[in-house]
Amino acid sequence: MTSFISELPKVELHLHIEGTLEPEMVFALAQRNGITLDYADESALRAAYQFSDLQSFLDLYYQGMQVLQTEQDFFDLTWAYLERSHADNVRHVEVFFDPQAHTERGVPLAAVIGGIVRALEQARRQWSLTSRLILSFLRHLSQAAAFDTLRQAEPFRQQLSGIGLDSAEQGNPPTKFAQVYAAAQAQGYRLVAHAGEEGPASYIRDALDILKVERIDHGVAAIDDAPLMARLAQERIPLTVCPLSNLKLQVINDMSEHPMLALLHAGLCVTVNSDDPAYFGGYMNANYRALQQGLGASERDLLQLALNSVEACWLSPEEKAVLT
Ligand code: ES4
Ligand code: ZN
Repeated sequence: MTSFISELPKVELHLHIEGTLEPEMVFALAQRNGITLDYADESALRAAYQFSDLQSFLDLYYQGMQVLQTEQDFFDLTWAYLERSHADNVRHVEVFFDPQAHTERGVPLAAVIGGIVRALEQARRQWSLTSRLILSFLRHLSQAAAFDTLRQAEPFRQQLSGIGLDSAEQGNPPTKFAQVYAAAQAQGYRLVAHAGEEGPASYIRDALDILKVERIDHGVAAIDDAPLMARLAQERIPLTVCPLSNLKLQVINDMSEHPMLALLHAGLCVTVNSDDPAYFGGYMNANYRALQQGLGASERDLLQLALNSVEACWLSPEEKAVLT
């Protein structure tokens, strides 16, 4: 690890807390909760982490998170992620969670949010590591199900900064969720959505124009659409890009093909993030290092990427000033 990367103060804007579930914790929580797993041991589970596309990952992701059942499980999961982030000199995190993946299994929303928030507050007290929490809808489910989830979240409104949209992108376009995004905006939620990960550049445009999002998660498909790239640069719309995720899910074939630097040098507000680090081979510093070693990013590039994350995050101007 180069000291430049490890010493750089970093902000993470695209992180699924369920995607930080390491095989060791899958087995520990399965034992604690009396669950029998399909894998003999941790190394057998880890060996299954070979993905051909987004769906092949999602199948394991939804399977793995079934060991999460109690408030304490969600605390332990989140705390382990925050310890790793603190070790990587991450100063602020904006965390997604997938409520429908838990409520569908009968886990109360209060246990999910309560455990996550308890860990986030402890990290702020202990390390001044600040955070925001983002409720993400599963796009393979219906808009009616998203509306139901938005209603169930009403008692927790003060703990939630924004809403997002994730899971299987192709065939589940932004337009499917137009009304629920408008309803969330009316309730004061900030809006983001995954777009242009496996889906086309037109999904990025629709997320902006129809869902009215302020940030795009992934967005790498913008590289295929020069007028869209010009707009994203002009409006400084942040893209929360995830290099190791794109490699593991075969969005790119090799890190040398990653569009990050082309987007950065075209003036877009691109940022570095870890997405589902337990599944994709690394946390924040590993993602920065992959850009340096696999794509040839300079220290100047990496510094600009880190500054972009501060610009794109939801801290106040005063809090941002402390980070720069
Ligand atoms: C995800 Cl990499 C990715 N893409 C879409 N949805 C997701 N949920 C968790 N990780
Ligand atoms: Zn994601």
